[in-house]
Amino acid sequence: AESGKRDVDFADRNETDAAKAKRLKNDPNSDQDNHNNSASENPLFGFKTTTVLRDSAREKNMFVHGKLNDQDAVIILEKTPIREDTLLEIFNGSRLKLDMRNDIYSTYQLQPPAHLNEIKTTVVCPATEKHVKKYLRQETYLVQETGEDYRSITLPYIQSQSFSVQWVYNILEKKAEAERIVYEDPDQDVGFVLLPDFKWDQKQLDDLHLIAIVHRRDIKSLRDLTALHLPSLTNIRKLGEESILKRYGVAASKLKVYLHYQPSYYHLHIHFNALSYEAPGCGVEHAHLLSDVIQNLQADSQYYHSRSLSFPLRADEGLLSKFKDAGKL
Ligand code: GTA
Repeated sequence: AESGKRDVDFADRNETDAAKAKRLKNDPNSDQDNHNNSASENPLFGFKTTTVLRDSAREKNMFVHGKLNDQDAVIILEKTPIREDTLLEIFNGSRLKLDMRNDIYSTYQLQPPAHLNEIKTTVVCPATEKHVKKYLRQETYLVQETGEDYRSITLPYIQSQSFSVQWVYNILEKKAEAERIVYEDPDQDVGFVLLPDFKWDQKQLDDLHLIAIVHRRDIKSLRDLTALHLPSLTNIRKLGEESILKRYGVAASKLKVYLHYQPSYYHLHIHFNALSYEAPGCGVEHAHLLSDVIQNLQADSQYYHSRSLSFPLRADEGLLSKFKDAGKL
C-alpha cells in the first residue's frame, strides 16, 4: 500500500499497448517517442524481418534475420542486466502500473527512465548465409577429430569456408575499435591486443568478457600451437590478467581464460571471462583453459598436433557433412 502512493497508473492513457504497437507497425513515424525516424539517424530504420532465427525468454534475447536496405542482415537484440548502481533511479524515477495485488503480494509493470531501458543491439550487415546459419537454433552433434582428421577434413574445409577475419585485422591495425583497447603488447611475435568482446557492454563486471588477439597472423587455432608459442601464451596470460586487475579490479582468481575449439574466427584469440559468467561457448565441449593449454604444450610440444579434440557442430554445418562423408559419425 505504501508503494501504491507512488504508483502512476497508466489506465488513463486512451491507447492500449496492443493498439499502439499496431499503429506503429503501420506507420513507424506516428509516435512522438520514436526519435530516430530516418535512415540517417537510425541505421535500422526500415529493417524488414524475414525470420526469427532464435530467441530465448530466459536469456532475453532474439536473433533476427531480415533485409536492411536490400542487404541480408542479422540483428541480435538483448536486454541488459539490471545494475545495482541504477536501483535508486529505478525506484524513484520510474512509472509503475499495477498488475495485481493479493495479500502481501503485488506485481507491476515498471517503466524506467529511457536510458535505463536500453536493448543491446548487434548488427551484422551484410550477413552471409554462414552468419544466418550460425545464429539459427539447431541440433548439435559432438565430433571427435584426430590430428589426421584435422589435416584431411577440417583444415581444407576451414580454408575454403571460414568467416572473414577482416574485423580482427582492423583491430590490429587500429582501423576500428582503437579507443576500446585496454592493453597492447606491440611485439609482432609474442604481442597481442586486449579489448572488450563486442558481446560485453562494459556496464557491469558480472559478464566481463575481453579478448586477447595475437599480432601474429599465422596461427589459426589451438591446432597450430606448439611449444614455440609458449612465450606468447604465457605473455598473454600474465599481461592480460594484470591489465584486467588494473582496469577493472578483477583478480586472476575470478577469471576464466580460455580458447574455443572450433572457434568462429580462425585467427588466434583468447577469451577472458568473469569466472561466474556462463558465456555462450564456455562449456567443456567448446572451451580449453589457457592454463591447461600451456601445461599440455610444456609436456608435449606436438600435443595439439596429434591429440583428438572434441567439439560440437550444428546439424546443417558443412563440416558435419564432411565428417559424415568420411565415415567418422
Ligand atoms: N570486439 O567486431 C568485433 C567482433 N566480432 C565480429 C566478434 N567478436 C568481436 N569482438 C569485437 N569486435 O566472443 C567476438 C565474438 C566472440 C569472439 C570470437 O570475438 O563476440 P570465437 O572465434 O571463439 O567464436 O570468438 P565464438 O565464441 O564461437 O563465436 P560467437 O560469435 O561468440 O558465437 C557464439 C555464440 O554466442 C553464438 O552462437 C550465440 O549464441 C552467442 N552470441 C554471439 N553473438 C552474440 C551477441 N551479440 N549477443 C548475444 N549472444 C551472442
